[in-house]
Amino acid sequence: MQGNVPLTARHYINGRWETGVTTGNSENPSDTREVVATYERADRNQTELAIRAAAEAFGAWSVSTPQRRADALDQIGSEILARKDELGSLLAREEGKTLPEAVGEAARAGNIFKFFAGEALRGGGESVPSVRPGVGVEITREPVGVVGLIAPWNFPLAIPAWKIAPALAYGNSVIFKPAELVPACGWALAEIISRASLPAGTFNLVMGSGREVGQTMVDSPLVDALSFTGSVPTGERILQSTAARRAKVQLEMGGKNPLVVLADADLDQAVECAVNGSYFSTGQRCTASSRLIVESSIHDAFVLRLRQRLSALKVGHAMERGIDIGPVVDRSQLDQNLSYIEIARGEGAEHVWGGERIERASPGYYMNPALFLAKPEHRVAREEIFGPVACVLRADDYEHALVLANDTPFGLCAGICTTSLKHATHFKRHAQVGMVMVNLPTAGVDFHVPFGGRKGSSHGPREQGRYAAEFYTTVKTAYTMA
Ligand code: TXE
Repeated sequence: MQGNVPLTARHYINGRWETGVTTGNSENPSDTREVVATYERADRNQTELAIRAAAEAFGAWSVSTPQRRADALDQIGSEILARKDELGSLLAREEGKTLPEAVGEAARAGNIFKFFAGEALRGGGESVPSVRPGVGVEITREPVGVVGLIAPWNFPLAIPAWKIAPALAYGNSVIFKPAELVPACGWALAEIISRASLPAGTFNLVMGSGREVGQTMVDSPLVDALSFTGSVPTGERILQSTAARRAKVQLEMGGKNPLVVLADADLDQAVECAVNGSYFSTGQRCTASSRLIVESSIHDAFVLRLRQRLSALKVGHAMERGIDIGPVVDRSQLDQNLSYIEIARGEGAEHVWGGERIERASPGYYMNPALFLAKPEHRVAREEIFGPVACVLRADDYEHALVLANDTPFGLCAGICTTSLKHATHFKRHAQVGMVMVNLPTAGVDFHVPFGGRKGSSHGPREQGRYAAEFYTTVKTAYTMA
């Protein structure tokens, strides 16, 4: 897969393409000989320029007509959908998910822009009778202002899309910072947005380090709201900084999602849910199911089938046909995954399958998907690894499985495989999470409904769907004496 010319990714600030202070490269994790992009890196000053541009653009964009915003978002969505194969190929090369997964993500990004094109038009408010005679009350939503959007590397098109699209739809101006590992995907999205006739400064792309570019956005008094997806430590730091200056903040962080498998489940379906949810996208999804909680009477049969399935999975170059699992995103994530394999063994978790680094025709960050039988107190069962590593926990019965499922500081997503309506209904109500799946993998969500969690996974209003308005707008109540 060598031979692709590296793309040159520049910042987009105040309607112009700008060079940065230094440059960096992004590499293909399936073939580290390939540079995917050379990208500009901003410093504090350049980031502040972008923030000021967004602040100046906000006034006009905030009162632009819904039709104008809808047209722009629709155009962006249409172009992403028309170019989903090309964008998916860029994504697969830069992040390492398999080509079908990457094309699916590109299509999802396009659909998100289309959805929010509609939302721009659906706006609306409420008119309510006052408790006082002759007074009318109107409740409306207004944009928040300048929003800073900080994205991770694992969904480099879809996550930026589900932040940028609602931000623009509701009339905010934007500074978008992609993760350092995936600047080409961020740039490709910005390039499409740059041709949607938005007024200069309404949308800005700034690339560079989290500590410099990200932190400048977090600390700037001109940034009214901050939406972040990434790791727990970074999210917590952002929460403290934004709380200190009372900025609006939305955080999506880790998960340690359970998939409960009851004795009455369709075993084949449950194994497929586990394989998909735990290992696809190389396990690099915050909704991945890394704890498989299996009822005792089918425990051994489930583990045997899952082991057979894992032994048949193909790990390889993300662009190769027939591959199930691409490489790990980079060396440090691979090292982290491998260190958890050692931790699991050291703590006495029983090794069932995989977990070793493997070689392929091209030099890349490949590892075999790993499975352990663990105890609830093992670190492999408690901490987010963010790789193709899962463990099975044994449960006595449904009640015990539910306790184990909720025994985590996280609360993003939970799944259950069962044919019992009673248990499925109870689980939907009592799983302490933001999203529940019945007979489906924990990962893989729709683009038009709320996304987010509870406990240590999330903070602030939900993302996606019309619930995104909670974060990207502020409510105004107006009283009028006739
Ligand atoms: O995350 P970071 P990284 C987890 C996963 C992974 C680990 C590290 O376990 O191994 O996090 O990944 C920006 N102020 N997840 O290093 O550092 C940064 O530039 C402002 C889970 O990528 O949190 C990037 O754009 N911004 C997660 C974004 O924050 C800062 C998805 C995320 O980077 C900043 C990704 C700062 N001080 C990783 N420091 C999930 N659950 O979906 C960094 N950033």
